[in-house]
Amino acid sequence: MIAKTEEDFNGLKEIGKICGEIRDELVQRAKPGITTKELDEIAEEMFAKAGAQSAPKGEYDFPGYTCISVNEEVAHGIPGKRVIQEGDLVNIDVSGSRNGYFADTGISIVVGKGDEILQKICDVVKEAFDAGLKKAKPGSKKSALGKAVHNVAKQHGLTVIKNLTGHGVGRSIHEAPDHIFNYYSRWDDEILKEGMVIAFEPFISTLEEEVFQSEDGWTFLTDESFVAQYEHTIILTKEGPVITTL
Ligand code: M1C
Ligand code: CO
Ligand code: CO
Repeated sequence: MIAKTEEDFNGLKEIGKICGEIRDELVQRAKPGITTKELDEIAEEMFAKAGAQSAPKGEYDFPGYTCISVNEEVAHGIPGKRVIQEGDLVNIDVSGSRNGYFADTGISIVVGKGDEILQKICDVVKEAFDAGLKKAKPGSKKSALGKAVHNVAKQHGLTVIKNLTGHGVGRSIHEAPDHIFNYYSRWDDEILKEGMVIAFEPFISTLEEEVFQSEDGWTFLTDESFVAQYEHTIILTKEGPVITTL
């Protein structure tokens, strides 16, 4: 969407804050021994208390309130019986709506003490996000974000996932602009506009550049790589980006 009115900004900030708080709570509670379903139940309760709806459930009939992806699961992981272990790479992605406004945020974390490479990709994906954020302004090319993300990855001897992208958000969970790539595409000549609302979500990978879909119809998987994501909802303004999901 293009946010124009104060009502738009307030509505977006309100659901952004709710999703950010749920994300932070699940990060705190993601400790060895808890199942991904138990984490999801915390989110269910927090959405209800806030008078908000889960976007995956409400918009896609996803079998969970949040997407929780562990290790080989990269995105859209279904909360279930899987028990979180010390050293796991866990991605928590929280998206929801309230009063017709949407927000989307996610983070990858290492539970307790894990392999060094896991913390590295979690750190690099934040660096990539920050590099892209500098390009997130009205008048810039949308492709500048992906270019910045890919450059940061390469600087660290890493790469990006090319078949997962960021997207527009605001009045629905996924809307125009359809794709914010994690690499530079010369065909992408779209110019970012004042008030545009985007979910910017770089994915950094140790090796592979594509994920594949699991037989469950939801989960995106990787075989031989480790992948980290970091996502916020951002309103682009000439005064600078407004991150609704901090
Ligand atoms: C690149 C994996 C796709 N919040 C989720 C997302 C995932 N993006 O947009 O960040 C969508 C959740 C709906 C199932
Ligand atoms: Co998300
Ligand atoms: Co998203």
